Amino acid sequence: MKTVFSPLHAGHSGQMELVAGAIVPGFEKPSRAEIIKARIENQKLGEILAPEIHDLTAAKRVHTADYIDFLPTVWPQWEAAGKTGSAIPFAWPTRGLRGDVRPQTIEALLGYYSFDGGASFVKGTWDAIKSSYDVALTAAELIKAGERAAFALCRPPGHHAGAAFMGGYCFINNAAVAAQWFRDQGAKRVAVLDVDYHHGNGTQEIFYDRPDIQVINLHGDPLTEYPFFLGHADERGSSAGEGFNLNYPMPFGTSWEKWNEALEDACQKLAAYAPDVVVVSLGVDTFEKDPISHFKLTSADYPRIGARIAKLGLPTLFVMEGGYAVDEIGVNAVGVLTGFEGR
Ligand code: 6XA
Ligand code: ZN
Repeated sequence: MKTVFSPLHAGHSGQMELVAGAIVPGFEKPSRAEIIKARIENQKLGEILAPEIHDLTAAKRVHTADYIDFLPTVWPQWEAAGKTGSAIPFAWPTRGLRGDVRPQTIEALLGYYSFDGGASFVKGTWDAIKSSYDVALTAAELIKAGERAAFALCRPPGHHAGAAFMGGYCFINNAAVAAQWFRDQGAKRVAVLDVDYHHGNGTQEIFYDRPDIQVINLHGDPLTEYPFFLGHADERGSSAGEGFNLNYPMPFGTSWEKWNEALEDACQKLAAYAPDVVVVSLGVDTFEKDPISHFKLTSADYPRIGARIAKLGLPTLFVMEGGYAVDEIGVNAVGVLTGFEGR
């Protein structure tokens, strides 16, 4: 399987986040992607290609144009306002406030275009976001050109980003961009299978009223797990999209047996939908040693995930999402891909 990777991800580095009341270095750090890349080389998964450069048309098919146009301006605006640390949102137009009036300063705009303080900017962040988007589209193009599968080694990740907001380390929703791109290239139906530990709220929101893109999520129950405010089992899609969104929330401590039951059910529903292509939002933060998560999958489980997805017999684009146990992130992420290849 071919991988698409860009070194520009590394400029998104040194960003800070709030954990248990302290500002600490972000878990979503450059070594994640570098360790996965090294494991791909070590396992001889296949060629590693640089992305083609794309304009932002495909991003604006799933995000609002004003949101996408805002992203490259964040750091220049932040610097122009005399600020030097990470640009972290801190005020949001929640219930009772005006979310319909676009504010004018960078601090306010950061809150206007986010749902939490988890997606922050440093100097190299926009170039990394753009490279991650290019990586996803280039890998999607490989599938269109006839590859059975491809791996988009995206960083930053994307599945929390909605039509007009960032959050949870995510800015552009790479998996959603790719899914819509496949539709625009002639695929009749596309399925997005999100196996990251966290609910892909952004992907769900973007496609919620759509019957042509099935969205399936396996994740920590939002009653107790981030992103808390979406991802319940009764969210099944709206209007024409009714029945095309499927959520499998699971409790803290879930291990392979229960998780695999959900995967099996999800794969059966996916197969029944009969899409032309599958986009897998591949997070490995379901791992037992993940520092921010609470599932109990082991390294031996990841090849099994890949093998089950391969059994669907469909063109498959893997898009990297979360996973923060960096020592094992290469083994686990590439384990899914080698499992897919039957080795
Ligand atoms: C916020 C946790 C962000 C989770 C990001 C993630 N403290 N999403 O891995 O899949
Ligand atoms: Zn995650």
